[in-house]
Amino acid sequence: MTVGTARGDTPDALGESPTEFVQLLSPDGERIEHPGYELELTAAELTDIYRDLVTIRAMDTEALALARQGELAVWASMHGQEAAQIGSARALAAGDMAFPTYREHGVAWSRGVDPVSILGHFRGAYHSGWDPLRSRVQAYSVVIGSHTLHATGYAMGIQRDGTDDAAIAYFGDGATSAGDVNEAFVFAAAHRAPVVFFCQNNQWAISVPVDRQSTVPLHRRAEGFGFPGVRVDGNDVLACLAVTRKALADARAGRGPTLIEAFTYRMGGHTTTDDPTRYRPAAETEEWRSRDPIERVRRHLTASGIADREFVEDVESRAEAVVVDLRHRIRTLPDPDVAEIWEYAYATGHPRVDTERTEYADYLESFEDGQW
Ligand SMILES: Cc1ncc(C[n+]2csc(CCOP(=O)(O)OP(=O)(O)O)c2C)c(N)n1
Ligand SMILES: [Mg+2]
Repeated sequence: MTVGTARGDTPDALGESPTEFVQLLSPDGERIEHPGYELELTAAELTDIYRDLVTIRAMDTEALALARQGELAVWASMHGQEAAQIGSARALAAGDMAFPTYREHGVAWSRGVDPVSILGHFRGAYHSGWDPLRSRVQAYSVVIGSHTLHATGYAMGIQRDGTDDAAIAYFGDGATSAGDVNEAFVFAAAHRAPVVFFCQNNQWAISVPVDRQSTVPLHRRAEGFGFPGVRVDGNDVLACLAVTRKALADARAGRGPTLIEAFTYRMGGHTTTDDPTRYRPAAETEEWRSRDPIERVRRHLTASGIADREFVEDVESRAEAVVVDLRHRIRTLPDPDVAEIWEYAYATGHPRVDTERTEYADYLESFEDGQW
């Protein structure tokens, strides 16, 4: 199978063929066996995965439209990265904790976070949006790489508690250049912390191509820190599931961290404030469209007789129902109480926070009509 040459990841640029990755499902929907990553899924599990992929794509498309219509302040689309997120999140056990960036809507969905909470964050209606302890997915982090340190610290805490849980940190190709990420690697390796580093190499950090981040393929960086790195076809949901499952098993068994590089592509702009046509060729995006992560699962399900046209249409209409409901609930979401800003910084209050809250309330009251 030919994967082609993604800009910034040609063998010349990064010294490795982009075809060298773990793949269990080809773009044609053909099942491939891999001795290191055996995966047996029931028909129900496969159709569930497909349902998640289609639903999250529909939600992402809707969020993009809502942002364009001014209902959201901004949106960071995950189009193209559905398999990386749904596959890896499905590998998590109930007690595991995920540390996302701002693009992990598929992970949040998989963990049962209400999509209104996700979109509400981008509407500016929530400061965070969900309870991380209940959903086992932390608040989105926009500060690139910072949460990899939190994930590592959390994993070291798991070690000390002696539980069987693990942590997973999601980040992008650009984040691998951040100091925080490299520091997290050092600590995780030295302490053999039960953490998985899941890098979605979507080829771009806003307008910066991946060959400005590294002279070697990203997964090979792990070697220098003393733990394994693996590249997986990030558009193959089955491979992402199997590779993450193994990394989590290693983490639980005390074998320390793994760096997973999910080789994928950001089909849209960085966010709705970005215009990718200014810096990347349309042909590149079109080339990746042929490796669509959802299409290949549909082909596999249909070819293996697990799904028929009726099933596919049913999944699509159910996804549409989710989106219609989401659209309604987002547009009618009440504005937040401004005073809430000070509510969740400390568990038991703080004099300085109290002063700030009072000062701000006085400021708001200084407006004649109560509007500002
Ligand atoms: C510490 C820090 N530096 C810079 C930024 C500005 N910034 C926001 S997104 C981004 C690029 C991130 O690219 P990547 O890690 O590849 O993630 P992607 O957006 O592609 O998912 C940058 C530099 C930031 N948010 N935080
Ligand atoms: Mg990126």
